[in-house]
Amino acid sequence: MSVSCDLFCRVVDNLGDAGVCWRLARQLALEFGWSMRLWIDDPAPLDALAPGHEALPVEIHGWTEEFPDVAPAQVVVEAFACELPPRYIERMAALPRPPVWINLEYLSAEDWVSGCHGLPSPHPTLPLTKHFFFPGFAAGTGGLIREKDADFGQRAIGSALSVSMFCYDNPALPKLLTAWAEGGEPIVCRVADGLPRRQVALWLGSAFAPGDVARCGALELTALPFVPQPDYDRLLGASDLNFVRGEDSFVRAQWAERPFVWQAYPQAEGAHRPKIEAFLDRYGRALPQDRRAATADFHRAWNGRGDIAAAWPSFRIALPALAEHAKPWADEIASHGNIAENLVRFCAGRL
Ligand code: TRH
Repeated sequence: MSVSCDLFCRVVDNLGDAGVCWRLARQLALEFGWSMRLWIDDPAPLDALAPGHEALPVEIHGWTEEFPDVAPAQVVVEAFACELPPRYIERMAALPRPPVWINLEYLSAEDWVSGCHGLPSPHPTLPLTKHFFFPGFAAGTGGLIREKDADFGQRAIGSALSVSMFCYDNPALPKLLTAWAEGGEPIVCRVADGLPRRQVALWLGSAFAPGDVARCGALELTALPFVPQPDYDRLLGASDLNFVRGEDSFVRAQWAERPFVWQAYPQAEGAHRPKIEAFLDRYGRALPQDRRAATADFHRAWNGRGDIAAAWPSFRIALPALAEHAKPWADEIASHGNIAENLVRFCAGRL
């Protein structure tokens, strides 16, 4: 008998919430045969992230204010503390055998994550227990999303350094573009649609629509259209260096086994800073000291602390070491299992 699962997602902003939930729903359906319903308050991003999703065995439902009176599934995943509809919770509590209730948390490399992964949180009034499920980079966490059919393609060998650019509005971006344009090395930068493309247009002072190519000194810029997730994976795999952000593109860049620079999702009062430091600490452990320092300096500058143009030359020198480090690092983080398989195992004993 296939396990039934309701996965709930609220799109707070951007694409990561929908991107992560879609990947997980798809993988649980395709690789584990789970019978998936994805309840999402804004299904529109799915059409861009996963065109043709209708053909896959995941039922997608709009999560509207008036939630339908449906029977709960055996496993209920609440993504990123999105708070389930009250009526649905009541129905969960009324079942003779309540569902396995999971709160899928945000990704962090911080040490406390493995201690909190899997912890139960009893409902204050109803006979229900929610479990915290923490993605992570370390043993004892829920791991990272990684599908069997993920395909990052081949590195495209060219004479220039090829870079992909996906970031939030970032005051360091214009400074880095200027440093690249004035630098001695040819750089081809493919700019993702949305915030990065708009920021590059401002730096150029001219229109920069998908498909446009602009040249400025040593720098060539191409504006990309928004591409589906599998194409974005291949873009990462084809590049020498990927600038990524948030949660999902950050993880994909690591699976692509290429050097990358991460812009963390900016949080109030710098709450994202410990996350950056925790990640740099873990990721940099096996690197030679000077390369580790160059990587950390560049990440800090990209995340608002330091001079990006001054940090670039040493980071550029570190790229071959980071390229070598990429595969052992990907192997290490894969060794803790992926979220879907860890979730299936976690639920198996509780169903
Ligand atoms: O869009 P994001 O900034 O999402 C963020 C994070 O998830 C963050 O943790 C969360 O708090 C916030 O949302 C609400 O960045 P992220 O996580 O990298 O998600 C981007 C998704 O878009 C990812 O699935 C890759 C996909 N993508 C494409 O499919 N095609 C593209 O062309 C591009 C640029 C991205």
